[in-house]
Amino acid sequence: PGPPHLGAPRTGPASRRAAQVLADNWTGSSTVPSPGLYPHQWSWDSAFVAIGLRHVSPRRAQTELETLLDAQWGDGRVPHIVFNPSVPLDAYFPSPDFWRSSTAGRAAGAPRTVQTSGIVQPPVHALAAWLVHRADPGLSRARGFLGRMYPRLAAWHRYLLHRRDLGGGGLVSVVHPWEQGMDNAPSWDAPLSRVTPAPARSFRRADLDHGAPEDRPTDLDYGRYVRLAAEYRDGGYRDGGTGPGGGEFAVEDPSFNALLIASEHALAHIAHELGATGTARHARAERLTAALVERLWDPAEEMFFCRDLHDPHGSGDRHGPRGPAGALVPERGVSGLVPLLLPGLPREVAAGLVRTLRGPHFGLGTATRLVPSYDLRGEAFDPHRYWRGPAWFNTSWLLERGLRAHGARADADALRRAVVDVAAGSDFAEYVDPFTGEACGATGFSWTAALTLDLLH
Ligand code: 9YW
Repeated sequence: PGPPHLGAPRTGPASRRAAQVLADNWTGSSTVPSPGLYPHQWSWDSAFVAIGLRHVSPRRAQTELETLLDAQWGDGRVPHIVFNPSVPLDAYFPSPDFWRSSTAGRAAGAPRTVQTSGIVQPPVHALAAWLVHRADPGLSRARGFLGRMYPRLAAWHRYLLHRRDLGGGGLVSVVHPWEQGMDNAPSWDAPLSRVTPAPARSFRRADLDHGAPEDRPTDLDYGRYVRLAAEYRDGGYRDGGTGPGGGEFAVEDPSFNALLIASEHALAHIAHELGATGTARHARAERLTAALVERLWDPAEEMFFCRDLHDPHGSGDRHGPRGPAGALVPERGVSGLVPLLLPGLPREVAAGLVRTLRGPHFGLGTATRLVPSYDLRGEAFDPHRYWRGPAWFNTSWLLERGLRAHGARADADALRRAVVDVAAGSDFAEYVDPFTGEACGATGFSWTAALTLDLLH
């Protein structure tokens, strides 16, 4: 039987439909986020999918992560998209002929046989691998799952910590909004405003074949996404240099870094399972947590903010060897709450985050059903436009874990119930209106189905 406080048991219709969505979106070696809109393998989607899939088929969950990590680059980066060669080029933009990974990414060790993008996504993978292992340790050990995953995950974290500490203060920077996963969040508006958009006629947006334009990023956003990605590509996907790809855009994001920390703790558990102590990894995760609080926490606002390393109004003091300290971006996004996931957060920080979640900007338990992606009172708030207000299921899943980890059990239970109800009621929508739960974007969305399954178990 499912958890007693839930109306929907783990063998009920919601759970059956969720498993069906994952079966429909399975290609044989991985799961697409949405067959029409996103017909390839996405990196953090696959991590969330594996977390749900482990309850249906631990074997498929392992395969999901193995397929993704088979496309890892020689420098350790895990690409944000692994392309399916049998899908027509015009089904998704930017397609493999834009990224040209196997040629432009050669110096960075891009694989020769599979086409990928050249940017990354949040590192949820070690956390996913550990949770997948725990779902069926016997199968995992028999297949040597963790033994094969560990060196790859370690190389992935090494890439982020060594090549992407662009601010020199110990945290990882993203060099493109797609890397952080919340494409058009208002936190990117200021840093993106300094990027000259690629001409609108130089590319064709395939996403508009599947989604309402008013629910999606704008053409101006896309022009800037394309420019940034093309420059990174033209610089050979090199990190931290100057010139093309040298980084007009570099932001330290709270959610990205919190997920790295959670995954570093998971990697410590994996190391321990494989016979090492894992102590050094736990210690590193604690140091990263301290850096996160030092660089991104605002005690007056009681939440975390993005740090824009190239903000011309930033303090300009040189924090590290490679860059200015930049300035915090004064936009309240759900990203700034995700660090609640970390059990090692200072007590007053965790308590502040819970207050902010319940307060007027996010309205949990009062104004909203699920956690909105952006400040209800923010100037840019729009309940239907992608990451500028709608509620997404991955962030609510992360915050449910965070609330539970910090003892806010009643809030966690209520959020869990809301996720399951709204997911099932929207046919596993990509994102929803945070007030009404009305479906936006695609339905039958993989991570929505997977994370609902996880909460039902
Ligand atoms: C894109 C696949 C991805 C997600 C991102 C989400 C969106 C647009 O879809 O990105 O074209 O990559 O913002 O988080 O991984 O579901």
